[in-house]
Amino acid sequence: MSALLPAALRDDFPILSGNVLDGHPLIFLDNAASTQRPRQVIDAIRNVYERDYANVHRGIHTLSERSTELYEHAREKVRAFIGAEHTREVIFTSGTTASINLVARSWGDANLQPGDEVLTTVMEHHSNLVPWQQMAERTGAVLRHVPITSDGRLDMQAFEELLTERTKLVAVSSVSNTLGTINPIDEITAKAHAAGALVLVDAAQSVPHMPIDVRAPDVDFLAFSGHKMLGPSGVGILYGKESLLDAMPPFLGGGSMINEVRLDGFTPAELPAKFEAGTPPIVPAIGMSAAIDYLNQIGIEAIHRHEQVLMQLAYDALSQVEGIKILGPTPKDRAGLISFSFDRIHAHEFAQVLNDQFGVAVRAGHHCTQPLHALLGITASTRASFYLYNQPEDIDRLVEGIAAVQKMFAPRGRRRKRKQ
Ligand code: C6P
Repeated sequence: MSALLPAALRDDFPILSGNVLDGHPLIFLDNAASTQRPRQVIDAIRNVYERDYANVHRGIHTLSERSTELYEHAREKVRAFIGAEHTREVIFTSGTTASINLVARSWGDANLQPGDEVLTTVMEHHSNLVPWQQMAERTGAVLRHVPITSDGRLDMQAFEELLTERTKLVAVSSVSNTLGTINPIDEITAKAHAAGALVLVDAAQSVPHMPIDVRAPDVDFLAFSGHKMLGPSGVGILYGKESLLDAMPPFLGGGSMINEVRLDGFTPAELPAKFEAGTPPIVPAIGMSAAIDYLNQIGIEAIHRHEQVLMQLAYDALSQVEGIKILGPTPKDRAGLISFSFDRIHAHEFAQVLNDQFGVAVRAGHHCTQPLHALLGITASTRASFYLYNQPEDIDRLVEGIAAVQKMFAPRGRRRKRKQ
């Protein structure tokens, strides 16, 4: 229990402290979808709008200079947080989805030909599948998928077999948003590089929760979102190695991404502006910077340890529940989320009762991993995902709620029997 963060952290989050929904204090266990924001982030956003806001890189007036400084300071904050070498390697996008699409469109269209292969996995979020399917349609390259083992880990033997001289890119998530599996990015990167392939990591579910250093294991591209790490929605990051980004053509065209425009053409701007066409997510980026300050203050290692305690508690408690099927691996290789299903009770019914009768917010559905759910032989699951402001009492409430839903949906005979 000593690895737990103080419960008082919750007081920093206005939406969590004292929020009562339909008569129940809110227990927020939907953090893998989006987290909540501490007062420090909300204040930072309000301060920009009240004191400093103007468009960036456009004016010589004081407010534009101030906004530009704050925006570029946010880029430096992100650079340091992920261990990148240069701020030129940090591109502000609207989120993980936009970051992966940028690589698929820009790097993919410029580098892939019929016969080339992109290797992804069956556990990917749709954001790391569909852009590659679209890329395959455009270029004639082939998309291959690493399967999973029966306990929800990547099948590394199959990975090695699928990795060939035709593989140009391995696109893989560091943590599965459905199984919770922590994938061995070090090993994947080393093997992919040895085979001559680049590596793109969908880090939407890892950057907010565990330490990251893009230079060890030396990934080529990394994508993540601000709203999953206490920051605002509408901002995300694409990290790319400078040499790769330099060689890639711009994706979106418009203001900011140019050096010079003539009627018959343009020359692109230097990095990172080359990939930031139009007015960027100015205030979301500044809010993300405040979120990074908050995470740094607590310490990302401490956050990871805290979530591991919660996940272990939840895993142990849920394992005792009759009829439950927990998706994914044992706690050893698992991040702070647990998805589960029952044969007779639909995930939506679970989530509805948990919300209405216990104030517990969880996600139910396919979590944007339809192919994975199909492989597991289910259409939906219920997912509880933890963050730094959750405490063991939240898990007690979840387990209590699950027992109540089970009772509610128990066959008539069994319900009568229990009452006797
Ligand atoms: N997963 C979830 O409930 P965006 O929406 O662009 O910020 O992130 C997309 C994304 C990409 N990869 C992974 C592994 C993700 O988990 C997500 C977002 C949310 O699981 C919303 S579907």
